[in-house]
Amino acid sequence: MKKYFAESELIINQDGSIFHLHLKPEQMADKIILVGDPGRVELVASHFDRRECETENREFRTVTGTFRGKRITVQSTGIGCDNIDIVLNEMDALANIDFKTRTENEAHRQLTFVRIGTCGGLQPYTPTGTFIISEKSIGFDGLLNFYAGRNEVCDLDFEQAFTKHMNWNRQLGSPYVIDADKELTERIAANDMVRGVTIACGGFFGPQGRELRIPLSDPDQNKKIERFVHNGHRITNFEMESSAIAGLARLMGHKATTCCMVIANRLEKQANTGYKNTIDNLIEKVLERI
Ligand code: R1P
Ligand code: URA
Repeated sequence: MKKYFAESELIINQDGSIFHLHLKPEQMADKIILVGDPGRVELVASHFDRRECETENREFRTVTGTFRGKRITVQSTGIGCDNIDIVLNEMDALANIDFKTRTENEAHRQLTFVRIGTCGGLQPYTPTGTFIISEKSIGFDGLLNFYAGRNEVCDLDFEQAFTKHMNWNRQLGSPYVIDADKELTERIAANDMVRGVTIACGGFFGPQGRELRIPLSDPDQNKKIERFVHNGHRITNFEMESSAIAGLARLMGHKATTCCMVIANRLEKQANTGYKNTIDNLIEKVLERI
């Protein structure tokens, strides 16, 4: 018996579009670029040779079009892994669930996700302007822990080494470590991106060790993170979405990776807010390689 997805579990709008994204199954390409900022959707779509459709709801803006003949959807996610839960589940449903019968399609349709984001650099070799691709992500957000199969897809050895090194406070939840898709990561990284390990945080301030008026529970967190080495891997950057993207994509049978431009170097205590032109270089590289 095929599993039936009830109206409350898979919410479909009256016009046949999915609840949050307002997108219909036929409007989504197999190649998907995810960006946090809805304004960045236009920056990506400005490279398209043709636009097929555009939708918008809340922080979720979508354009599907073609780049040199390749059909691509660019989708904004807003900030955080909670939003990624919505975007990945709704996009997977658009690809793999029949909206008429509310049952799973016979054939699996595999999607390719590349996130283009901004991040904070944590090493001397990741100054502002560096493009970092996440070979692995460490999720401080906890999202993947709610899904069965989490232990089968995560790097448990890395998790153990990291939590031991950090003297991890269990009140913070369980960090999960997940690999990006290797083939996709290599293809996108080519020879001009730093390959690294990214921590995806459930916040921009405290979870990333930024202290404004309220003291932090572990003031040494970032120093310990910067020193951590496991099997030759060092932690390179902080952002807020890569772990849930890599984790959910793996559980759903899709390909995913994340590349980010460093806009703040936490060691040098420098930030660059005028990054629109530089991130356009990253966008062009991803559009060519996806
Ligand atoms: C925080 O400023 C936001 O910027 C980064 C973080 O992951 C977070 O979403 O990515 P985006 O520039 O893609 O939003
Ligand atoms: N995005 C983040 O999440 N952190 C930074 O430091 C910069 C961008």
